[in-house]
Formats: sequence, structure tokens, C-alpha cells
Amino acid sequence: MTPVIITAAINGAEVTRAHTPALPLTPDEVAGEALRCADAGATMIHLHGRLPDGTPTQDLDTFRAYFAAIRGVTDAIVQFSTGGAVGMDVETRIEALSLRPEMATLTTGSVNFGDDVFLNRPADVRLIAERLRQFDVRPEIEVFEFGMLDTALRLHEEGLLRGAQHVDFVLGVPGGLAAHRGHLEYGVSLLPTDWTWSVAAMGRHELPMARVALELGGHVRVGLEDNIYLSRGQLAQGSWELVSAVASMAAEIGRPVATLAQARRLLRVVEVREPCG
Ligand code: KMH
Ligand code: ZN
Repeated sequence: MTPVIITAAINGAEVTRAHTPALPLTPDEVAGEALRCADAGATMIHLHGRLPDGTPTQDLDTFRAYFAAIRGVTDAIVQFSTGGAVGMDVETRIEALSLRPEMATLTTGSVNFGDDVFLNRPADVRLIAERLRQFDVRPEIEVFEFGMLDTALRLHEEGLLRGAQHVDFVLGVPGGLAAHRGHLEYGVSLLPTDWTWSVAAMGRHELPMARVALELGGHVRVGLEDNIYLSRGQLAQGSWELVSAVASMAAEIGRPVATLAQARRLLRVVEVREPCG
């Protein structure tokens, strides 16, 4: 069976310390959490920028400090968010790509996001894809709606996205695709056979959909960005505890948890990078 790549989405842009005291904010906290997640089985760390007071930021210095601090403790794949927080302009969102993380997200369309809109105009999507290519950063295509998958396939046909891609199905955002097994199965059925995929489901859907992804042969993203509870009413002590829960499920199902070398090979990000410049 294909080893499962577990991504830890450790900080996000929306979750706050009032929601959970386990949220890492400073570079030291982020690195400590990344290490705990790696020890629990995560091979990729998905990062947003946060100031020490919790304010979302996509600024270069914050990402440089996070990236360097993580590299000080683990060779896990470092993936930057280019989504940032709702309302940020696209140039701000992609400023840190010049640091050349190994991967970064690419959301290929707009979606209602609770009471807001996560806006990714066609020109924004192209700009992000071009910047990823300029800095040789592997995309993770975020699919909140099926039209986003169609757009990704079109950009691939056009050559703006080259080679096999990695798609993350983001399920359960109010306004986007619901966290239904059928939605995931349909989405996966549309993918070219050499593409890889994962699922990130929100809130109480996170762990049940992780199990579905494990059963279907996909990869899994969990973490405080998407869900703060280990079970009903019980806060996770950190993203690492959610990673650990997925690793236990994988063992039950008979899926090995990917080693770093396996994850890097599967995602075609073999080179271990440090922040550039
Ligand atoms: N915070 C959301 C508005 C990403 O990381 O690329 C966007 C998001 C997607 O989280
Ligand atoms: Zn994110």
C-alpha cells in the first residue's frame, strides 16, 4: 500500500489563542510544534504567517524566521500558504515565495468562506502559478469547489502547471464543498492517474474524512488550522495529537506512514531547502 503523507497545518490564519492555547505563533513555538508533528508522523508542515500577537501576516521576515527555525529541528517538507487570510491582496500573499519553500498552496478559484469570500480572481491564480514557477516551488492545488479542479486541469493543459500535480481537497468550509465521501470519490475520479491527492476536512469532519482518505489511498492533512478538537469537547493538545490520531488510524487500516524520503519522492520535492537569501 502507498505510504500516507501526513501534513500538519499548525497555525492557519483564522484560529486564535482564545480558541486554543496550543496555537504556535513565534518562530520557536512553530519549530517546536513542527518537531512534535514530525515525531508523530507528519512529513509536511503547512504554514501561515502570524505575528507574536496572533495577527495574520504573509510578510517575508515572518516566513523566513519560521522556515529557518523549522529547518533547525526537522527536514519535513515546508509548505507556505499563498492564501493567507481573507481580504489580503494577492501580491502580499505571495511575497514570501522568494524564500523558495519546497511547496506552497495554489487555490485555483474563489469560494464563499463563512461570511466572507476567499477571493482568487483568474488573474490572481495565474500570477500565483507563475510566481511558483519562477521560484521553482511545487504547488499544492487547493480545491474548495469542483470548478477549481477544472481550472487546475485547464492550467495544466496550457502548461502553466507542469508535470504531475498534488491536489488537496478542502472539505467542510461553509460555502465550499461539504465533507462527504461521495464528493471526495468524485473529485479523485477526475484526477490524472499520476497526480497525488490529500484531504483536509474542517472541524468535526477532520478525522472521519482522514479515515476515508486512508481507505481510498490518498494522503491526509490535519492540524489546528482546520480543527482544534481531538474528540467532541476535548481540545487537541496540539496539531501533533491530531497527526498522531491519523498515524494510529493508518496502522489500523494497514497503511504505512510515509518516511521523509518517501514523502519527498511521492511529492517530487527531493531537495531539502533552507530559506533562500
Ligand atoms: N485562510 C484561508 C482564507 C491556503 O492556505 O492556501 C485560505 C487558506 C488557503 O488557508
Ligand atoms: Zn492554510
